[in-house]
Amino acid sequence: MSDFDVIIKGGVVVNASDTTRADIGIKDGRIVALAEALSGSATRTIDAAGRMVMPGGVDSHCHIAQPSSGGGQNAESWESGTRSAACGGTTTVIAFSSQEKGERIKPMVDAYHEKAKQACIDYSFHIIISEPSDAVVTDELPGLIESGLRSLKLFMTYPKNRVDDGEILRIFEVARRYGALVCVHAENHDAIMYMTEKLIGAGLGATKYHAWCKPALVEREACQRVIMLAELMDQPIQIFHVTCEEAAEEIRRAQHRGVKVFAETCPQYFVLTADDLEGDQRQGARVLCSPAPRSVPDQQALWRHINSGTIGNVTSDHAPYNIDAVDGKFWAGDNAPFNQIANGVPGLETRMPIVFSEGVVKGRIDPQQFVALTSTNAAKLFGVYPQKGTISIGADADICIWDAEKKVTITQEMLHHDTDYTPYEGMDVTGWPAVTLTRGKVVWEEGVESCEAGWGNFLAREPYDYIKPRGVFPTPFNPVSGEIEA
Ligand code: DUC
Ligand code: ZN
Ligand code: ZN
Repeated sequence: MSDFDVIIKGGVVVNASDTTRADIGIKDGRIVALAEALSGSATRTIDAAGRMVMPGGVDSHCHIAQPSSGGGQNAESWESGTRSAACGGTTTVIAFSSQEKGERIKPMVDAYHEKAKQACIDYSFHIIISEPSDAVVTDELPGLIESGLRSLKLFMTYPKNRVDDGEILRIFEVARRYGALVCVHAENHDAIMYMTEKLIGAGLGATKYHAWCKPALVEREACQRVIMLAELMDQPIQIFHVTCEEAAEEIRRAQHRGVKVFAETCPQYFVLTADDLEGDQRQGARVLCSPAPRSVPDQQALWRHINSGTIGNVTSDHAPYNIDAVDGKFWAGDNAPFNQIANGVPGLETRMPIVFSEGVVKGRIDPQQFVALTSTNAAKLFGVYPQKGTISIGADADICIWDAEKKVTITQEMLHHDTDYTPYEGMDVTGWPAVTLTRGKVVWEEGVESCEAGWGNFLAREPYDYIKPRGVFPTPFNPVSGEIEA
């Protein structure tokens, strides 16, 4: 019997906090040894000389096999989505169980658990709440949060899902009482609806007008408002998919006041701009997502806010809709106006390569920041650290061996998702995962995929310190307990 199942030899181990030359010993799915030169026998030894060895990616925002709020159906199954994630170096995903207005939450969560049994890597869910009725808030959410679903999501826009300010406060109250982070899609609903009606009324339904109906200030206002509500309730939140200087600036100001507001952005906002929405509907639909892609100065602002710490997490917001399918991007017909084209782009597999190429290779961040942004910070924020997000003794052996020199031109053919296009067709990147291991099992190696549907485990998340409220309300009155505090 070998001392180890796998030894990874000769690599440079890059964690968010440090970089060391070390060998890694893996046994029963976990990291059990780290040493300058590991002795002992192993069933398998992987030579990582000349490569970085990093914690597998944690993608805490991706839509997999989820009915869309705006029409259409996700292209991906749990098997295909998590397979493509693994081929792109990601070893944990957090997706969504979604409630639509009028529905109960528990049956949706149960059904989603069932679908996710096909996952190839470990996973958890956020619960989308579209109607925080008494039954949802008092009967369903406490038990579901305690079952390990310690993050909720709310939309401030989209007719089928949006919640108003009063409903947001109800959601914050239950999250604070039972211990959950709340993630927010922050855009001003009424402004978007008004602008959409005006643009469509003026005959401006081309995809380029998607960006005109929801400019950056629509995002800024919603960020500022939801931060105010979170501050009122002393509830930690994460703002999803921050795209622009205006929104990031609101978040930075709140962080400086001590508010527990976290922020993520996504690769599409580093490399796409509103100009990519131009062309015919078929072309524009490939990059149509919300919030809309912005401008080069906004891309630069996102990197600045990453470097100053405002934004700590880069997720894919993988939201896959096929171009050529009746339930895909064009669920409302081939020439549908921008407001009836499914929102979102696929990106589970390309997330880490694009961040590495745009970030590390272009000198905007260093490899440790890359690990923090794509793995460690999300693991901490969502309560799966140090099981995930680090290469240390006792952690799961979720590992990505990175080939920092590899030059790749992204094409649809090379990807492993089940979506019929990539918005990054023809894009050149430097850096690609050479080997991915999930709990010690090799699932991607030098271009060969060997994922196993059903390998992934559900990650029930215990309460964790990172998202504890501060205990600071704007007045002596605690609206959650109903008491006046000294
Ligand atoms: N928001 C998301 O977070 N994902 C897909 C579409 C959207 O608007
Ligand atoms: Zn969103
Ligand atoms: Zn999303």
